[in-house]
Amino acid sequence: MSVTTVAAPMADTELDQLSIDTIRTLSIDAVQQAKSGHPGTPMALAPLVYTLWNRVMRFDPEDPLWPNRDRFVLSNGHASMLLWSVLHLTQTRAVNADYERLGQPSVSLEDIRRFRQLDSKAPGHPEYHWVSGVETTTGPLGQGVATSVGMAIAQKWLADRYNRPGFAIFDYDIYAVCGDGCLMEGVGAEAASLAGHLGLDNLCWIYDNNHITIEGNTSLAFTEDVATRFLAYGWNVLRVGDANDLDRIQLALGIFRETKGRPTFIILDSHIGYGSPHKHDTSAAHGEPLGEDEVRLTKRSYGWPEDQRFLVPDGVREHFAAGIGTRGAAARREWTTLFESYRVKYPDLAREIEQMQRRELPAGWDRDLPVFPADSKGIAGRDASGKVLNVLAQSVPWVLGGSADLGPSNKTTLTYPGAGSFQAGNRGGKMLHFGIREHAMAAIVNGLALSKLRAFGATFFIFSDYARPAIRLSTLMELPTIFVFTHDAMGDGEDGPTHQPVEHLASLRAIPGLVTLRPGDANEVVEAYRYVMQLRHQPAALVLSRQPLPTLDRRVYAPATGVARGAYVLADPPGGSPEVILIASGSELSLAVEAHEKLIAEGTRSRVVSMPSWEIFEQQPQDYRDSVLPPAVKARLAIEQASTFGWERYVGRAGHVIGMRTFGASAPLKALQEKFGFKPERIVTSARELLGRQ
Ligand SMILES: Cc1ncc(C[n+]2csc(CCOP(=O)(O)OP(=O)(O)O)c2C)c(N)n1
Ligand SMILES: [Mg+2]
Repeated sequence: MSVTTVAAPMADTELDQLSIDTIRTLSIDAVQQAKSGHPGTPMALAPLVYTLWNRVMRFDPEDPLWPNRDRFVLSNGHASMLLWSVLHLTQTRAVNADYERLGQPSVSLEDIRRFRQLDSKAPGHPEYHWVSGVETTTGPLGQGVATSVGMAIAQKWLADRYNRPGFAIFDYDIYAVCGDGCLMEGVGAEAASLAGHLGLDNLCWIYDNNHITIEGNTSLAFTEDVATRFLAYGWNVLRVGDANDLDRIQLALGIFRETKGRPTFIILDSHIGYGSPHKHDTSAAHGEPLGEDEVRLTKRSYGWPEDQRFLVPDGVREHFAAGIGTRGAAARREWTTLFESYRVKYPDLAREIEQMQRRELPAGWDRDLPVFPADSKGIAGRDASGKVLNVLAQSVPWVLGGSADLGPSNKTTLTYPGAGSFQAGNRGGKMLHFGIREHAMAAIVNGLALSKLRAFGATFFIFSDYARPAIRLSTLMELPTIFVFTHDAMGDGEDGPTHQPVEHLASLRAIPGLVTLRPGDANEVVEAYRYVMQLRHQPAALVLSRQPLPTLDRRVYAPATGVARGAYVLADPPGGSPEVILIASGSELSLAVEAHEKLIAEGTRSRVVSMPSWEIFEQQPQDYRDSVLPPAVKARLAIEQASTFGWERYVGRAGHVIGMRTFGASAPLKALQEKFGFKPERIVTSARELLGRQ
C-alpha cells in the first residue's frame, strides 16, 4: 500500500513571507551573478513592493498598457531588481512599440540571471520602452518622483475631461517609491512643492527612510526634518515605523486612497541590506554584491536554502496570480465592459481616448494653422508660436502645457475662451503653471507624455540648462514631448550674457534623438509645429526668437514646407549653380537673405539654405542632402547667433562660420549685432573672401 503524503496548504502569511524572500533572494543572486548592482535596497523594500503590488495596485499583468492601471514609479532606480523581480513574479506580459501584446513574459527568469547584461530585459536601471511594465525611466535620482507629478496631473485632467456620471473611465492612482537621494535632489523638492499646491490626492510617494546613501549615514549631509518639510508643502504625511510590517504598510496605503485634497507621503523606516549579518544598515549594502559568503549567511537568516540560486519556490507565482493577477484581471474586465457602454453613449469621447492612446491626431488637426503674409517688419518667433499653440490646443483636445512662470514672455499663454488654468479647483484647465521650476517642469512634461497627453513646457532658452536632465530622459524614453524655448540668442540684448544662450543649441543637438528646430520666420514656425505634432516617439525643442523677424515673401523664396526636410534651398542665383552657399537658421536667416540679394546684385552666384534642424536634415536621403549642399561647392558660410561648435560638418574645412566664440554682452540688440558681426555686410564680405574676391 502506498501512502500519499499531502503537504498542509501554506497559510497566506507564509506565502507572503515566501514571496517577499523570493524578491530578496532573486535580487541578491542577480547582483552577485552580475558582479554589479544594488542589493541592499531591494532586500529592505521587498515587503513594501510586495504589499503594494499584490494587495493594493490595480494592474493587470496580462496588459501592462491598460489605460486605467495604477502607475508604479521606482524613483530610486538603482533598486531595479525590485521591479524585475515583481514583473517576473506577477508574470507581466510584454508589449511591442505598436502597443500589441506579445504573449511572452516582460522579464523572464533568464533575463534576471542575465541582470545588467547586453539585451537582457533586466537592465541596470528601469528603462521605459525597453521593458514592458516600466512606467518611466529612472536612475538619475529625483526624476521619477518629479515625473510622477506629471502622471498625477494627467490623471486628474483625463478624469475631468472623460469621466461621466457612472463612468469612471480614469480613476487610477500613482505610486512612487523614493530614497534619500530623490529627496535631496532639487527636482524632487520642486515637484513636491507643486504637487502639494495642486492638491494631487491621487499621488502617493513612499520614502525609503534608511538613513543611508553611498558615502555613509545621512548624518553626513541630510539632517533636515523631511516630515515637516512635506507637511509644509501641504502633503498628508504618514509614518510606518517598520518596513517589514505588511499590515501597517497596507493600512497607510489605504489611508492614502481615502485622503482627499492632498498628496500622501509615507515615511517608511527601513534597514538597507535587511537580513545580511554584516552589511545590514551599512552603505556597503547599497551598491555592490554581498559576496558569496555573505549571500549564504543572508539566505540562512531568511531560512532560505543556502545553495539555491534564482529560486522561485512553488506557490509564489501562484500567490501573485491569486493576488494582483486576479484583482487586476477583474478590474480590467470591468473597465473594458464599462468602456464598451461608454463608447455607445459617448462615441466621440471614446474615439478621442483611443486616438490619444495610439498617439494619433484627430482629423483636421492642422486645418486652422495660420499662414503669415509677407511682411518686412514681421513677427517674433515666440508670437507666431503663441498663435499656433492656441490653434493646436483647440484642435487637439489633449494638447496642453505651460511655462515656468514666463508665459507672457514665452507667449505660451492659452488665450482662447475656456482654456483655463489647471488648478486644484479646475482640473480641466489646459494651461499649466509650473512656477519657477524648470527642471520639474520638464520631468512633469515627461509624466504627461507618458500618460499619452501631448504636452509642452516653456522657458527662456538659456534656462534649458535647468531642464536638461529631464529633456535627456525624454529622448531616452522616446516621448513626443514639446519644449518651447524663446529668447533664443541675443534678442534680449540688455539682459546681458547671463540671459544670452551661446552653447545651448550645440548642447541640445548633441542629445541623440532630440529634434531641435530653430525656425527662421513665422511660416517656418508653423511648419515646425506641423512637423513636431506628427512625431510619435521623439521629443522636440523649438528655439524661437524674442524679436520680430521679417516674414519672407514665399512667392519669391521657396515655401516654408521645406522645414519638414530640416534644411532646404530658400533662394538661388538665376538658373541655379551656386558658387557660394549661405546657411542660416532663426534670426540669421533674414540677414542671409539680405546678404544674398546684395551678392546677386554684384554678380556673385549665392544660394541661401535655411537650416532650422540638423537632425531632420540628417534623416534625409543622401541625394537630397547633396542637392541642398552640393559637394562640389566648397565656399560655404554658416551664420548662426550661437556657438560655432559643430558647424564644421556643414561648412567643411574650406568654409567659415559667423557665430559666437565668447559670451554675449549687455547692450541693445543692434549694438550686439554690430559688435559680434551679425550684419548682412559682414556676410557679404565673408562670402567674397571665401571666393577669393575682395
Ligand atoms: C542625480 C544623481 N546623482 C547621483 C547618482 C548616483 N547615486 C546612485 S544611488 C546614490 C545614493 C542614493 O541614496 P538613497 O537614495 O538613499 O538610496 P539607498 O542607498 O538608500 O537605496 C547615488 C548618489 C544618481 N543616480 N543620480
Ligand atoms: Mg537611503
